[in-house]
Amino acid sequence: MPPIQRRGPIAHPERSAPLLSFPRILSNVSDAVPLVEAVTASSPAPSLSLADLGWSEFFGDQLEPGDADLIPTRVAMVHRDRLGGLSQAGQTDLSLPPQATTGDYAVGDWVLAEPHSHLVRRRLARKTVLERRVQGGRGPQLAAANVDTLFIVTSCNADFNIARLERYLALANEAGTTPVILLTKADTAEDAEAYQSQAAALQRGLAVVTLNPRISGAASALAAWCGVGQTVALIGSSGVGKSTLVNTLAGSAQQSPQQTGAIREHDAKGRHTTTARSLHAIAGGGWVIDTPGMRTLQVSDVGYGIDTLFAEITELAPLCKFRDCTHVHEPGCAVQAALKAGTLDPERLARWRKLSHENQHNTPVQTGPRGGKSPASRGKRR
Ligand SMILES: Nc1nc2c(ncn2[C@@H]2O[C@H](COP(=O)(O)OP(=O)(O)OP(=O)(O)O)[C@@H](O)[C@H]2O)c(=O)[nH]1
Ligand SMILES: [Mg+2]
Ligand SMILES: [Zn+2]
Repeated sequence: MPPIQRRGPIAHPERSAPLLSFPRILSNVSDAVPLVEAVTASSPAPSLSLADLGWSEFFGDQLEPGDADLIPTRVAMVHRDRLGGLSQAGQTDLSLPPQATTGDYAVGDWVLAEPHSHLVRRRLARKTVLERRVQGGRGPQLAAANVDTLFIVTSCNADFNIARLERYLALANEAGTTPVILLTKADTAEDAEAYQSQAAALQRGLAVVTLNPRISGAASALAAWCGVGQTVALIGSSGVGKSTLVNTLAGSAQQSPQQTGAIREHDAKGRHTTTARSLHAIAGGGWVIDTPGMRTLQVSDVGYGIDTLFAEITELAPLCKFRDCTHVHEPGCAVQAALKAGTLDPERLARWRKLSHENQHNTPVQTGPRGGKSPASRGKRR
């Protein structure tokens, strides 16, 4: 069993000046105009270093001598039929290699592109990837790549759902990103603190931030996870305020890069205003990825993520008498003993069981060299 990792917020004392001279808006460039022309026609020369864009040794180590002429470019927008990229030269429309589809790329990916044609020659291996299996899909759906911190956004209203938050946490843990829960719309709730404490109890060391995405204080509340070289992503249901937060993080010096939409009064559901994933510069440095609101999140391939999420159960399992204990009826079961002693929450155990079953059911079983079967291991696809 892998060790349980705990990561706190990352401090960035070296955060440099805001990069306000750079054009930040990719999403509202008309489809008819190539991105690079649309931007260079009216914008000052960009002043970004690769490090500003989130490049690090992890990617530099993947370069080969033959790559010298290629341009490291960050995927900033994934449409059904095209990719937008960001390099030191500014924004570009990337061309796909034969046989590739836009679904093979995630916002946040690093690719090496040819200088003039902007043809993608190679995608670099990912530090982290947020992906989910979708019914009938060709492969997993990629939500974002090379994300340091995942902001899981939920509102203090009917959207708040513990079992769903646990799914997001399992996904974030599995991807290798630090999860942080953001609680919005506290101004509309009677007892916002109750939401805060319920969320904080979901995982050890989990940071929970209550904020109003519509006011500038939200940016300072999240400063510990943002800053030069850092990439954060927002996920959550439609209408919880993800795009509103993107606009606030982008800062008042920019036009709001993302459209936002009111929710339905009677059930607090959003209207799926955002339809594509996109990368935006944060005024204080770093990048934020906005994603469309998710309707459901089925888990698969998140065994490690579940172990981390339910650490109190994971830690008891080795103390059970039988190694393959199901913690239901076996004698000498440490999990059942903890339940009786009142040190383990029965509802947590029930949710752990449900999520684990779903994960096992959805995780493809690979046939090993001697015909033995083993679940696909973590980190198999980067
Ligand atoms: N009262 C209140 N309204 C908020 C708050 N945060 C966001 N809103 C409003 O909630 C609505 C939905 O916000 P969006 O940012 O469009 O939500 P989204 O999560 O991007 O939604 P999708 O793009 O549909 O996934 C907007 O009308 C916001 O102004 C908050 O803290 N308090
Ligand atoms: Mg949105
Ligand atoms: Zn047991």
